[in-house]
Amino acid sequence: MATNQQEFDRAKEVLVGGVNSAVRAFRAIGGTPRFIARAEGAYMWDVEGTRYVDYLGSWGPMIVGHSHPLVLERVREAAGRGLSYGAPNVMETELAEKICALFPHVERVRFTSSGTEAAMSALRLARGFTGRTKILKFEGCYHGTADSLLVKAGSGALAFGQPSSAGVPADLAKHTLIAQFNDLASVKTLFDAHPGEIACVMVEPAAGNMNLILPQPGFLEGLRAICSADGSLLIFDEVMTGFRVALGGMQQVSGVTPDMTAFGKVIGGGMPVGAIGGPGKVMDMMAPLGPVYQAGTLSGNPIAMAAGLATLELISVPGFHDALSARLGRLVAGLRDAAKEAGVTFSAQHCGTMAGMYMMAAPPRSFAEVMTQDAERFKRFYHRMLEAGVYFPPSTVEAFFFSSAHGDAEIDFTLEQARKAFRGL
Ligand code: HOZ
Repeated sequence: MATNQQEFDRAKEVLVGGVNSAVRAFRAIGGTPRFIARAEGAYMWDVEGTRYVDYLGSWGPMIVGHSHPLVLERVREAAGRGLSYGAPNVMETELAEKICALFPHVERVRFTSSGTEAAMSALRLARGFTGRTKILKFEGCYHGTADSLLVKAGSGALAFGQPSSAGVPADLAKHTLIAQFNDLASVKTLFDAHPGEIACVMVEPAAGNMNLILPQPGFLEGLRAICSADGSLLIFDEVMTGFRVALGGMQQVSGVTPDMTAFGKVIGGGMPVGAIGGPGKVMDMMAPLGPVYQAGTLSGNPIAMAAGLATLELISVPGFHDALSARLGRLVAGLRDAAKEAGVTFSAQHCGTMAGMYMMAAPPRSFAEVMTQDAERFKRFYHRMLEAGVYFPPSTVEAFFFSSAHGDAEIDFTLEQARKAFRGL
């Protein structure tokens, strides 16, 4: 049996950094990435046979846990009818109908194969619709890896000190304006400097890629008002928060309606999916109806649609999110208590079924605040938990995820390990 280290050394020979997505290489926290052999329910097992309670959840999609019987059954059925058609299938319509029903401003949907593609396409559509070039995003918010969006980004880009990626032409990056999350004045300043020039404001309505940062009261409402006054489109990136903080995402929680929404993760149930949705007058600017081109060989893939439909069916049961949120609340409170007992400066919070923990006294409200965490202490905590069989996202700037497969046993085990890990930290 090969060890994780042996598999990592082998991978590094042929995969860049041994991984296919930078943050998985563990460079932000050091140590050896675990090579996962299988996952079921709330657990993952690595190639050495070690079991972990999984709070990564594949970075968000696994809201009903891994290998849920219904999702697997639907995927198997769909696979039996062919893996990809490159032609319309009815499941695309069914999933789009569900999204339209849950997100009132969405009249039309376009599926993609990833959240990155969704955000990238939303940007192009906003530029095509408004005829404007500039876009506005927030420092530390991450919307995948489209060039225009890898400016002062979050997630792995931030964890590795490359928030503004090399390879993005300065001529393009100059059109990306950067404001501060939860700071409406910084947004107003940019709109005042560029009236009628900003195609869209793209925002994670609850930021999940600079750890979890919740919008302060009035922030999203303020963005809505500024965009409406200027004729700029407000785009919510709900790739992480959609179907997760509530069935109807952060727009349901906040009551603020964007002009367009980017989706991903949960709507694919663990298969590669993204989508954009919005009103017909915006969405119909896209090919084949309009001049904004967008396409993809595997878009609307039948297996992905089947996994997404099964997942939405499971999470649409009344009370699903409330029950999960209450259970996650117990975990989060327990982590805070464990840290307090050990005298460790720590805070944690959750929003629906996603959560953040911070090596700082209170949950951060801004990019600047989240960057003041004690990163060395987080690394020590992280590795103690991992050694004990609890897998959190390997970075100080990522949210963590909960699922309906996480029950009292998993929470109790996690808290028991946390009490030990905080001691003498
Ligand atoms: N975008 C993810 C973090 N917010 C990382 C994706 C991955 O490594 O799988």
